[in-house]
Amino acid sequence: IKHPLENCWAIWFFKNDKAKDWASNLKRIAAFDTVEDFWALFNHIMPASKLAPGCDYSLFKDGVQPMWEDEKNKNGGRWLINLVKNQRSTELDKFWLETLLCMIGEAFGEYGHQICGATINIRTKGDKLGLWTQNSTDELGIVSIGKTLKERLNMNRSTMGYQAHADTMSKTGSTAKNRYVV
Ligand code: M7G
Repeated sequence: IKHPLENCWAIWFFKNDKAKDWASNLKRIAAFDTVEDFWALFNHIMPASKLAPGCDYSLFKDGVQPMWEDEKNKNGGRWLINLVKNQRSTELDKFWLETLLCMIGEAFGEYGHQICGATINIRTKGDKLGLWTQNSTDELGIVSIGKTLKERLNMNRSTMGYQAHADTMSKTGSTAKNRYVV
């Protein structure tokens, strides 16, 4: 018998085809709800660091689409980690795997229900890792989740900001303001 996870998770892939609109470039690849099936999938797909610039991976609770418009995301936001260029080869894959393990292993404890999923954006201008949560006003939960993530990624020297999707959405160009920082 396989080891069941608390939640069922789906992995999504985004490929930037400029001829199509954003949502049509987003594809759900597979879902799993056991430890063994997670590793089977993870070991089968290309590491995030090897994806072409413009691509994303997302892992979300099954039933939640990795987009601002989803019911579970529309009032939410994300902890955002901006990586510098050389971190793609040194840290990106480790950070992504650790984030996935935090989610599927329910490392956020009593605030786990706030977790929607996580996205990794491979970008020439700098890769980004976002951990998406449901309610951008739940300060206690968000800050607790942020501290856990920082600790698990061993990022204790740098700061990390949380942005509401509503702010990200309405912002053109530069980045949205931080609602919280850890
Ligand atoms: P990005 O891929 O999150 O970051 O957003 P990037 O600027 O580093 O590439 C790029 C663009 O993709 C946004 O300006 C939106 O046009 C579109 N986009 C991204 N997300 C996450 C969404 C989403 O959730 N919904 C919709 N409708 N568009 C999105």
